[in-house]
Amino acid sequence: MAEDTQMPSTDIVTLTRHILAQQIRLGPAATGDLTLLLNAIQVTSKFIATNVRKARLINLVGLAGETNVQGEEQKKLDVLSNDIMVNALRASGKTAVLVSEELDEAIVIEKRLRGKYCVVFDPLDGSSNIDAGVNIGTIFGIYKLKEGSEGTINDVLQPGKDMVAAGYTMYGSSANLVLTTGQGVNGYTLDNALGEFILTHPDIKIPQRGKIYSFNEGNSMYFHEPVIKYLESIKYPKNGKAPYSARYIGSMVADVHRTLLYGGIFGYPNDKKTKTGKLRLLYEAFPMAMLTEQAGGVATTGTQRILDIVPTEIHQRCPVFLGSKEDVEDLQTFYKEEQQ
Ligand code: AHM
Ligand code: MG
Repeated sequence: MAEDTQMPSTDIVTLTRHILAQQIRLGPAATGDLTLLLNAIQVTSKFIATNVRKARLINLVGLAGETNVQGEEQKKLDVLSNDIMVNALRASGKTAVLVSEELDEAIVIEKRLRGKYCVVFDPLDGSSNIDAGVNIGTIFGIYKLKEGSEGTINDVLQPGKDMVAAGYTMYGSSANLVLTTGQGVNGYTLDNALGEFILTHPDIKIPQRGKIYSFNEGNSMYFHEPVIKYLESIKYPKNGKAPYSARYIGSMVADVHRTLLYGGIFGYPNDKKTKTGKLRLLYEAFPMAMLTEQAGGVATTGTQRILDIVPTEIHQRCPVFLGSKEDVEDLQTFYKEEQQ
């Protein structure tokens, strides 16, 4: 029977069902708090997805007239998405500390509503692409409060390997939520009619090697030697191999999403101009690095595993290379050569 004449499935796995099943597997020790927190996050993603879709029509695209902590102009949708997330996370009663790309300071939740998790997030990454209708996304990472802590900035200045969950929602031709709770990576697609994220990409594994590289090569004149040599090696390969294809959207959720599914390498290096790199450690690099490792890939600064970095500031930046194990290892050999 042709596929499109088959009956629709009567056993759909929603995101809520899937995380509840994970909680049940953990047994009575699991309190259900993380389940409820993830539920709050998925609701914010649906809300932001709706606003992204109608942005053009209700004049939400454009500048909000404020400058954020990195000195960039905020778009109206950034501000709105940030407010949506802060309100929902606070109201969930499951959070203690919130860090947002859009807010200079961390928010410590008042005692009445305080829970045991900390959420770091970029409410709407890639916002410079909004006007052009390019894929954008929400990125988040979740920590547990340190033993005995009531919630301070130190609870989020923890290495990425201590995150208990991380993910992103990409607002593209469909809204896709990709999540890890430390047991692999799953992808869900928003069914607009049902208003539910449905499990469509179970157990995502990055291919060991890919054919695509994703760098902003417009920065080539600033790149350091290892990056220049690596890019040369994949564009002019020896032994009759085919060169890699270039794909760069300039919206990391979209570039990383493609890398997770198809393999290859995504890179945003530090360079002679951007000395520390551009991407933010806590709410961009860490969540993407956790997802990458959980999918069987590698995430590095070139010389150090990203998840091992101990942050000292909430908005600090770091170089990022992530993707297929073999591709990232190839890049690392150029950094090792330089150190010798
Ligand atoms: P943003 O947080 O201000 O939206 O910037 C982050 C974005 C990433 O999504 C993307 O990987 C990178 O900036 C693109 O930078 P560039 O335009 O320099 O290539
Ligand atoms: Mg960002």
